[in-house]
Amino acid sequence: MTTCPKVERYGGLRTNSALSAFEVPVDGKAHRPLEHSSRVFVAGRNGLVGSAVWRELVREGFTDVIGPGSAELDLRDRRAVFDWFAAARPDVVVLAAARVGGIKANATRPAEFLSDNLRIQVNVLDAALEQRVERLLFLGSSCIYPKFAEQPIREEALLTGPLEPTNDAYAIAKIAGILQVQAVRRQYGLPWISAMPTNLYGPADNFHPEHSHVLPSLIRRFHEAKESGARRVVNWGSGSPRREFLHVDDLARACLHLLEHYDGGGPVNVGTGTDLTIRELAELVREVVGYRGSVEWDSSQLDGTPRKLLDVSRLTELGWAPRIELREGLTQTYAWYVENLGSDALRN
Ligand code: GFB
Repeated sequence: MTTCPKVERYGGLRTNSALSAFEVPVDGKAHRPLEHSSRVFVAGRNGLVGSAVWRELVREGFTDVIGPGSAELDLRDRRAVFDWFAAARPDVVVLAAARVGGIKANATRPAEFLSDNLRIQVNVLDAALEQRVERLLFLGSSCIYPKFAEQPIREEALLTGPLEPTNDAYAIAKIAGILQVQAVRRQYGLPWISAMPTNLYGPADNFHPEHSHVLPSLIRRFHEAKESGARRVVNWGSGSPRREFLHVDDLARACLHLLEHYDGGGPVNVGTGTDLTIRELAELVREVVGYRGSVEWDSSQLDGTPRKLLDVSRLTELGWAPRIELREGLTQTYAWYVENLGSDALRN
């Protein structure tokens, strides 16, 4: 007896064809485990995500983890990327390289966020295809979903409504990456996959006062205010938007889990399933840092999307769960920040 492939609807679009460009088969089967001797290329090895994935691979006993830093290989340089892949011939690729930044960086430099991310992705994915890389994980972001998506956001919400304007350029680049992974699956049958993490934090983050995401920004602002004895700190926006925060070590475990247990074309959300307001986050950071002054809000600054809580049931059904609770992760990240003040690890 033949059975129809289970079909996953992509982005809520409906067509008459059984397998249109926006629908991909999900076989639902666990993939075979990765060989610990496989050569794994972590693209973006020095970034927040890449360095966590690297640590997790080493912790799990992988013996051939490779990845040049951006000074050695500019992933926007197509020729250099193709040459590097031809020489290195990785078995597995984790594509964690991207131009990233917080709300202000995204809103003020959309041209770079679009162009750099498209070029990095297309180069790495095309070169990986040329080498017929067996397994590949592409990392996107929760900002791919519509600004007013129903909460918690399921993967099926993709392409069902307008994007949040502060990061639409970055989101469009990431959506293109998801589709490229799906196109390779359809055309070449390679078991490549995509994961969509929520807002991330942890060691090796960017703590730049203007360009970083909210959590490292707040750590730095409260720490500097405590050190200087400032009476008040001023945070951005109204404080009312809600965000979900995942420690990057939990994301790294999810990446390995997906590579070993998931083989479908649809992206998989990675998050904790709980969120809080930015005001609540600021209070938590204030407590962890030990700042005693007052906290004010500058409503002339952008709030961004009101809420983006991910539905993580697709991933939890595969047997993964986050382990690091927010206060614990924040305490550990603040300790990392203090230890690394003045070092190269704090690039900004
Ligand atoms: O983390 P964040 O920059 O990015 O800002 P998004 C989250 C919220 O925190 C916004 C507020 O409502 C900010 O107004 N906020 C308050 C601050 N104080 C600060 C501060 O000092 N710095 C920053 N950065 N925010 C990003 C996207 O959106 O999320 C990216 O721009 C990416 O594309 C990333 O997807 C995960 O959560 O709004």
